[in-house]
Amino acid sequence: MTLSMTLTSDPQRNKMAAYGRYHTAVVRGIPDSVRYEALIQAEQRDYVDVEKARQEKAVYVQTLRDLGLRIVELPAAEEHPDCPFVEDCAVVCNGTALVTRPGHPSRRGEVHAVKKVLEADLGLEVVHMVEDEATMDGGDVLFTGKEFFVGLSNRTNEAGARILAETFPDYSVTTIPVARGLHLKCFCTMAAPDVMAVGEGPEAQKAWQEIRARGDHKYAVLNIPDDGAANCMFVNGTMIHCAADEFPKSAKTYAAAHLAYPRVQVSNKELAKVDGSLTCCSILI
Ligand code: CIR
Repeated sequence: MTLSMTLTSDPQRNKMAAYGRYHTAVVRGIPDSVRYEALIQAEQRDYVDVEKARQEKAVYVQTLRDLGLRIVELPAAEEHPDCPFVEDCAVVCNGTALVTRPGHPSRRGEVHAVKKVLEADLGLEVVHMVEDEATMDGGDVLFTGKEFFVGLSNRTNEAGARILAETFPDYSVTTIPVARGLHLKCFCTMAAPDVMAVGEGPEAQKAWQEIRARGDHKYAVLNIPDDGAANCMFVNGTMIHCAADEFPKSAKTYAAAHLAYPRVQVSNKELAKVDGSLTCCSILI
């Protein structure tokens, strides 16, 4: 577990940045069932050490708290082994939450507790994706602050993207094919305002070319050697990215980019064994 901070902040620039301002994070506990029953892409399971996963998660949550976020933690649900990956259950933007219909049937039951907390406890306007054909995992939804990109993957389809566009009519929605890998954000996320972190693998680079060609706005790119490490977060002026013990080359790339923001490294080795990434463990509001 690594938690380190590099002070390269430029307060002036941080003040100007409107993207990535949040006050609350919804997270969920890790059930024991994650070890044997969580969905995996790999053919062979690398078993999660649940205690270590909980320790890494505690650092992640504390990092968000240190960045000024109130943490709302839902209890783990043993019957939902993938429940820590709350990002997939809702897309929140400007006070509205679209509660998704996750692409894998085993995950659909997760959304009820998430919906309840967003609506009843946090007072968001909730739209629930109930249409039978529509599917969406929040991991496929990349919001840049200016527009949405939606990965069309095994988990998210056109009908889901259409409902997202109807729910957030102020922003354009561009679909991006994701033929390999779980979600769009497995290899492409916002590292900072107007800066995308993109993996150097072929699927990630293909997605980036599509984003560049078909998006409404222009973004700088930060090419990250490991696709998995291109999943990072930008929260209240700080970048949260992979730890050097997990992705040494990629951690160096983030450091060498000299983006004018403080950076925090957070390890995510255990949940990565079941395809969990940094973004997927919280819903930021
Ligand atoms: C799944 O396959 O659904 C989970 N094991 C991992 C979900 C990760 N979600 C995300 O990155 N947004």
